[in-house]
Amino acid sequence: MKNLEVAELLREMADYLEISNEPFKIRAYRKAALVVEGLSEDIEQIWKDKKLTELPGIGEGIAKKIDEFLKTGKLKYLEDLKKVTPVDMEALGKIEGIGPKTILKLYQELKVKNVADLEKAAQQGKIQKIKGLGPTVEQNILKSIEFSRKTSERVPLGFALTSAEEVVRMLRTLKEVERVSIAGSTRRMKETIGDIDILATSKNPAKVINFFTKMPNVADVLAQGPTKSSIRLKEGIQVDLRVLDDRIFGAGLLYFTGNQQHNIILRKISIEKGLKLSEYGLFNKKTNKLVEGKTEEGIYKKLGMDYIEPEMREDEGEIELAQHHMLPKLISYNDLKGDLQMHTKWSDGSNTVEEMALAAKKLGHEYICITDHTGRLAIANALDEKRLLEQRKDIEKANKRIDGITILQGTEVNITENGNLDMKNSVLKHIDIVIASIHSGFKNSKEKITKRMLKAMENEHVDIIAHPTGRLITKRESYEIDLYTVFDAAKKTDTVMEINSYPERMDLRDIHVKAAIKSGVKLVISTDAHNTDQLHFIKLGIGTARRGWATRNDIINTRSLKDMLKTLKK
Ligand code: DGT
Ligand code: CA
Ligand code: CA
Ligand code: ZN
Repeated sequence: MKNLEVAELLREMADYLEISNEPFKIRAYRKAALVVEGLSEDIEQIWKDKKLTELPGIGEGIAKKIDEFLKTGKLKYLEDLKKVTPVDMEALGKIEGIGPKTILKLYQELKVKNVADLEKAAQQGKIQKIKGLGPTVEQNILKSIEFSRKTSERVPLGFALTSAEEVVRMLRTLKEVERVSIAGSTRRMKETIGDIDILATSKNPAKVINFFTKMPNVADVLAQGPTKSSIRLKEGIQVDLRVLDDRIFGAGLLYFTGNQQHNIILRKISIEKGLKLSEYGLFNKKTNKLVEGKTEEGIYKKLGMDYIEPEMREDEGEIELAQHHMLPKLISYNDLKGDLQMHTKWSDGSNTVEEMALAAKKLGHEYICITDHTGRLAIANALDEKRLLEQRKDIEKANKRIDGITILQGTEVNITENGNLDMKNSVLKHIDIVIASIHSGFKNSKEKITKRMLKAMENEHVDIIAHPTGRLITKRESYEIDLYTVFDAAKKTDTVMEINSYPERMDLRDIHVKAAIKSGVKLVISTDAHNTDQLHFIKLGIGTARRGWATRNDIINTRSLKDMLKTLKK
């Protein structure tokens, strides 16, 4: 699939347009990039079917650019822009705190073309001398380079999962493939992925390997043997495939799912029982006879323990609980009845209320909450009091027209620098669900940010705190916040904490989920979708909840609409 490549291209276009000052077009390109990135379908297929302009946010102009790129592998307009300003916009753009405007300035004044130039200039103290930048910016640039160096090797789960599912789909088309599954950290739903691991079974491994290395989305073949191979996909990520005999599928899956530490302990336990565990099965140590291999469940059972879900296999006490039959019953992937954060055309989303509702209904939801930005958040086209009333009518209309799903009106309000909300209580009072979140002042001290959050939670109208730590996986670390104090306050004020499923956010993250549950805090899993194609990312939030050992009971949107509303503040 070329979805990520096309999204990247559109984003690059937006960045270059920003230098040339075309604000309207910039937003269009960024929106289009988001849409393409979140597609579950193959962009090339949509293009072949001539349906590009049917995608939300993709008009004739952008469709033409995508068409040129898919036809020729290039974009003349972008190439020309690049000639005028020859900088590595993509890499520099990933450094938090410098946008295209600053990149242009740094190129014009210091001839900074890439991250290495940038780091050198910052180290030599040249950046702080540029008008409008200063020493704080310089420090932040150095910190951010360090951070992106640490994380750039890993890919957010959301993107890896889309690629992994695509490879699995292709392998399934081959009749020689008996069973196939995602393994490794992707199956464990870890928030970032080093490489994708896939396990298949077949009586003809050579054929499967050969097919795998020749898939159309393969960029390089890194290794190829009779039963295993590693490739790099065009979108950049590495995929390892192992092909085994179907009789030992369970053993192979257990081994390649990991994590490694979990496997090591299982092997130790096997030895204590006179057995031997490897990727080829569970064997009797004396006779070397296969005791079990077909299913993971069977192997865990023979080792005297309950089945452990992949998301829990991190050596964090799960093995002992499984031995004592005390594992929590995790929330499952079909337990959610609704999605409580999403944006529409009313603010910075690309679809209408009705389109979002129909798409959510298709996913099986019984209710959704439209939470467009309100207040003064200028970049997000936030709603004021008057437009909120108009939106209410739009939602009522959609509720009348569509059966089988209830649409609530919510809002995402910004928590200001002094902990106030940027919308009046007299307005919030009439909103079904109020979500508050921090979108500014990320560099405040820990005390200040924590205080802002506490004050917002004390507001009687605030039901949910969205993306509580503010991190962006590959871009920016969380602002500093005392989450334990926040969780205590959440419990006291009856405020729900969000597990945001947006691929770049995944916030709260797994360890926070665990801590929140320990503090007795209620949680909600939402997508923060900005178009219909992002609604399916809800599974990322569920995976995160499972990694945090959450049960159905911990998550408010597993309940029916009536019961869910009852859990909110009065
Ligand atoms: P990643 O790719 O860094 O996100 O993390 P994983 O967990 O997918 O790690 P990876 O791809 O190196 O290996 C996949 C699984 O295979 C790993 O979770 C456990 C198993 N495995 C790989 N190498 C070893 C090893 O040397 N010893 C053991 N016991 N297991 C291994
Ligand atoms: Ca892996
Ligand atoms: Ca691997
Ligand atoms: Zn937000």
